[in-house]
Amino acid sequence: MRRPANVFGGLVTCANAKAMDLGDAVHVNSGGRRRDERNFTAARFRRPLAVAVLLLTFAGGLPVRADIFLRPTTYITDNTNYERNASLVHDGADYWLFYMKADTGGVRGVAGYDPDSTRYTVYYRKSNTMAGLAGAPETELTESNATNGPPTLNQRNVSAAVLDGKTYAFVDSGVSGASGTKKLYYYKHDAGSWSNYEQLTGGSLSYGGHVNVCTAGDHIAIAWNGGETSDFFTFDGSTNDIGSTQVDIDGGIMPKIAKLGSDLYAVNIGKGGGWPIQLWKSDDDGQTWTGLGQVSDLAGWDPCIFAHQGELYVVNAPGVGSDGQKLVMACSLDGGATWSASEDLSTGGAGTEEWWDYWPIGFSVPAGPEFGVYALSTTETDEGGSVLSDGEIALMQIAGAVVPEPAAAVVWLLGAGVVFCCAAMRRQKKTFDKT
Ligand SMILES: [Ca+2]
Ligand SMILES: [Ca+2]
Repeated sequence: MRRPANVFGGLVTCANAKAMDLGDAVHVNSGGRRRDERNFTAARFRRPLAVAVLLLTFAGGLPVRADIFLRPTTYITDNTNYERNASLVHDGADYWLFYMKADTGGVRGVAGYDPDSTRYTVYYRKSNTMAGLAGAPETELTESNATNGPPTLNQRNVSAAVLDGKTYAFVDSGVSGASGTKKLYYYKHDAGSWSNYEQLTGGSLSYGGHVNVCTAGDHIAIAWNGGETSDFFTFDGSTNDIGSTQVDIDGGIMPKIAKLGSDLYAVNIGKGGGWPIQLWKSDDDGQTWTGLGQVSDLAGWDPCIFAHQGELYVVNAPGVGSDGQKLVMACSLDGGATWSASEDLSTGGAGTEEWWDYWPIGFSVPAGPEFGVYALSTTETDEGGSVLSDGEIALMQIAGAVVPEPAAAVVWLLGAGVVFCCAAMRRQKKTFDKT
């Protein structure tokens, strides 16, 4: 079991136990995929190790970080169409889980099927709980289908945000391809119905892709891959010509954005050697950006960033093997100044079989019985599967990743807490064994 960086200590605490128990609220499959089993192995803590780590941590300071381990993955979709690029928002009452569904079925590389050049329609599911999303009925956003959607758009990415009680679903494409197909559109849900598509215009919105948005006070913050750069825009719903709000973050690609407190953070892929995942911070609503360097040792494709309880998380999807992608994650407790070592969230294959686990999106449930850190991704294997298949949307809960809670201090100060935690861990292991 790989241990995290010293900056976060290495103690598994009672707070982890709390997160795990609460995780039972998430719908859990029994497929027992290899990725889950492997992460369960990481959760098989032993009393001597816990005692040793406690003693080391006592000498080094208050424990605030534990290993990453996962609840079993929940498959939101299960069919032969290619689904990808999920986005999740909460409007104050309901979770809205958006994703793209290909208009035709296919497996990447089989019979010439290429999921990057297929037409997609926006679908979504609504539920007042995270656990209810997998079983919620699927709704086609009919304004986005082949009949009603933008006629020239290679629409394969959706990113949603809520503003003034309205839910916005922004759509665009990848960046490669004909310029006429690389623009930014949105659909707006207001008073129970969806608008037809509308186009955002100005600046680098004339050519690009990979949109990512988050609500930032009285507007929506937009990260945009404008051709070969990372650009920032703001949209407040009053005008679709937002070119005057453009700020260049830097020359990296595939930016994603998140808000933590009063600061905005962005990650992107640096074009220098090794494709490092770079972190950018703005304390003035995106008007200026400061580079904070590479996030841990993360590199490769599809970075995303999100915040939870004052913590920052970055997940990305580097290549693995000859043609796979896996999910890896790092976290920061100090606003991105320092980062944990990276931890694998998935395998990107099984045996000699390879697939893409990619386009991760993180999500925080900040309170309530489903409190915790979640990641959505596209995975090219079916539930319980072990072979390359069509794309599906997968949801995983990341339990016990960071523990800056009072319970940790109690454990640190009271040796008796060790006994309690070990007992809790054994209970969790039994829970795992039953799933
Ligand atoms: Ca399938
Ligand atoms: Ca599918």
